[in-house]
Order: sequence, then structure tokens, then C-alpha cells
Amino acid sequence: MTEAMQVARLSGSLGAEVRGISLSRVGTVEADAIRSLLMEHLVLFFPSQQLSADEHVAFGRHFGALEGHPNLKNPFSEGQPEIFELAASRGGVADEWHSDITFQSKPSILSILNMVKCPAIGGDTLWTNQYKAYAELSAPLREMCDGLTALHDADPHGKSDLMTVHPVVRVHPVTGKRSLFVNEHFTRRIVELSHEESALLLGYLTRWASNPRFSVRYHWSEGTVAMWDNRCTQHFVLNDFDEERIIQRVTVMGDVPEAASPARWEPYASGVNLGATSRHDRQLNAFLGRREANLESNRREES
Ligand SMILES: O=C(O)CCC(=O)C(=O)O
Ligand SMILES: [Fe+2]
Repeated sequence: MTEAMQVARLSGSLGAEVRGISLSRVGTVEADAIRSLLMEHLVLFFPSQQLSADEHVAFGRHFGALEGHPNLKNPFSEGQPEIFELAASRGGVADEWHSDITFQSKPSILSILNMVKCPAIGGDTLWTNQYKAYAELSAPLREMCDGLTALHDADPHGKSDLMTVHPVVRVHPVTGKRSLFVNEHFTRRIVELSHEESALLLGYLTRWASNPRFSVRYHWSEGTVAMWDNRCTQHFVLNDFDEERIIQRVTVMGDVPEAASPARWEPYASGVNLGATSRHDRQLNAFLGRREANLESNRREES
């Protein structure tokens, strides 16, 4: 079956459309071939699949353990807890650049989306290649970013207290390549920089990460399945349509992102006198305080 796959690249930076394979009848040989295609193209599209929910979950399981969405409502909670659905009529349009679930210490590895219903015009999705976004930074900026970490939170889901810290540059566990790992949706603060410096650098990096030169834009048809690697891409849905748009997703969870270099600097600490501007450090300090308390209680348990 794998010989029959036809692969057509969709842009100079990432993305390929794959035909000649039925995802409802994939075995380990085909899953391995798809995995290596994904490592090469970062996002794959399989038109005309029309997968049932069971077939969607079975396909996803070839690539690792699946998990429902930690924060968003799942209409399948009875029969299919692994499937997560976004419907435009319920406000489900992911129109900010992100990679999935980065507010968790183990963010999603892969996402596999089934386009259930889509508008005839509009509602395209864009992806960007974060290997390229990293590689095409200047050498001094790459070197600085290698040693930084950033705070991510689930504020877009109304849970700003749910937070974690990841390296700003991560090393992909399969390809060994470095990618930029900050996004405008979930990343709030660079831990080692002041609030103002962080806002400036994060603003720059998140804008740079979405440079059209690193991107692919996909126009959907119903029954298409897309799969992408969250470790080295970001995505964004165009909120420019009138009709209903429904996607269902399964999500392959997650490993702890590996940093490009060991931590080089301490977290930013404001001066001795708390002033009006200290409010910008409140969230970071709350996170660091909580992390210190956890470390302390682990130390006590071990001794
Ligand atoms: O609706 C889409 O095209 C993508 C939605 C999204 O961000 C996701 O499923 O992770
Ligand atoms: Fe997403």
C-alpha cells in the first residue's frame, strides 16, 4: 500500500498532500511511512478520507497515546473521550498562532484533524515551519534564545493559573533539529528578561515565527484529514467565513521539550523596592514561588 502513496509538496517551507492511501486501513508499515513523511514535511493532508470517529481514533493510536482536551468541552465525552471538537457556531475558531497545549509541561506531540464540515470559501488554516524560523534568526539572537525559557499559560481557556515553563528553543527528539518554541496564544513571558524586554522580544519572535515565507496555507474540503508535528510548527485558522465549520481532532501527547542548551541565566528578579511596575512580575513570581515550594517539598520527602 505504501508504494501507492503520491506525495505533492504544497509550499517551499512545509506541507504535503498525500493520496493513494486509506487511513482507515493503516498497519504499522504504513504508519511508519507516514511518520517519516511527517518528519520531512511537518504537516500532511490526506484528502477524501471521510473517517468515522472510531477510525480517526484508531489511526491516531498508531502514533502514541491519545488524550482529550484538558480544558475545552468534548461533545464525545461518553463514547470517544479522545476526540475533541471545535465548531465555529460555538466560537471554536483557533485564530491566533499557536502550537497545541503548550501550557502543559508535556505539550502535544502531534495533532490529527478530521475536517467534518467546512465552508466553501474561507476558513483556510496556515502552518509555519519553526525550524526555519529558528535557523533564519541572526547568530547572536539564536545564541541568546538558546539559553532562554518562557512561561506559557492557559489564559485563552480562562485558566491563567495553569502554567508551565519551556525552553524558547527546543531540540526535536527525532530529527535532532532546533526549533523556535514560543507562540502568541499561550506564551506570556520570557523568564530571564524584565517585563519590558520580554514583551519586546516575544513580540518580535512571535511575529517572525509567522513570516509568510515559512508558511503553507491550506484550503479544506470535507473528509480531509490533516496531521502536524506541534514540536516544530505553529498554526492559525482564518476567521473569514460565514458557514458552519466543524473539526474533530485527536491529540498525541506529549514529551517534555528538550532545551537547546542548559539554563544560562537566573530568572529575572525585580529590585528591592516594589513599585507600580512590579505588577508585571506577579504571574512570573507566583510561578517561581510555586516551583520553589514544590522543589522544597520534594527535597523534604527525599531526605
Ligand atoms: O480548525 C483548524 O483548522 C485547526 C484548529 C486547531 O487549532 C487545532 O485543532 O489544534
Ligand atoms: Fe491548534
